[in-house]
Amino acid sequence: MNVVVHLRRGLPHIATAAVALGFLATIMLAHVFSPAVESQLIDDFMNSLHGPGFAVVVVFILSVLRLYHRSVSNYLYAAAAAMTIGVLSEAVQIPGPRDASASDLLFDAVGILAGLGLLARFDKEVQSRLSNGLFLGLGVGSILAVIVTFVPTTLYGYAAISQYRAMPTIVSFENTWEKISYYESWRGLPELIAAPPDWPEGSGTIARTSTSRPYGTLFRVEPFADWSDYSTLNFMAASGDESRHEILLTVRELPGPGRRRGATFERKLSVGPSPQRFVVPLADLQQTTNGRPFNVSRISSVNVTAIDPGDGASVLFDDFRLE
Ligand SMILES: [Ca+2]
Repeated sequence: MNVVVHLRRGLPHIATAAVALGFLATIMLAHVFSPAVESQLIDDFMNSLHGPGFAVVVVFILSVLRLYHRSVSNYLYAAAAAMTIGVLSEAVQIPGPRDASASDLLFDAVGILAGLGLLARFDKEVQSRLSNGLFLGLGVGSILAVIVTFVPTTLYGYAAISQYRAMPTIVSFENTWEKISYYESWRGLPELIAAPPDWPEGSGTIARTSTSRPYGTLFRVEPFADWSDYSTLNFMAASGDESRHEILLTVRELPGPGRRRGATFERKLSVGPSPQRFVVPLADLQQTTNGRPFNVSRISSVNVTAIDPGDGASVLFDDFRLE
């Protein structure tokens, strides 16, 4: 055969195989040399990419298979090949900095289902082989898989961008996106109430928190990680139940490579019935409880606990911001 014709026929296959191998190599490399965590939300966003990533991988594998042979069994081969990549990419993480996890594999599988299901739904050959009921089920199943696959990525992406854009405000209890970050950091929402009249004008909505456990969490947020352009952390707080409460503000640093915990800063504060703005100079964060230098461009979390709440302490918070 003429060399040019031969090359022209072979080129799409070679190109497709090269792109597929490149994609596989990228997944493996991203797993082994995972970039340093920028913030909890960005980390969650990166983890949520498993589903969409594998939806793309499986669609790609299927289109490679179709170049050679159009058959319904390609769906099974493509699913098996993509799942093998998923298992391999988890296996290479075992010695690496990230954790290999079964939930990642589950999201890979749902992503694969989403990608293949949607393609099968619009495949005439699949339709001719399935009963109407099964074909309808395939459509519903694929739509559910697409939702489970793409909604977390969309929400985390939206919240991470909003969190960055809201800086220097960390939390004001005014925005919908903040709810996504509360759920992430605390698995629940504080009670949101209208600011009482003695709060500064423009306070809008504030949070009423409570605990009855010594050192029980009143409030926790995982903010945008880079505070290096600012000099103070400040927020409004007041007792929510007329009595004075001793609270402990804890600011943690993201753990460095190979560490379970980063530097930790703690400060005791006393909250009375009238609303007060508490100001903590970021230079003070260097007074860590575990003797490590505090890197203010790698903030992990801000926690407030009630030191000795007695029968129960209620504290109101608003407007955590940097200045
Ligand atoms: Ca507010």
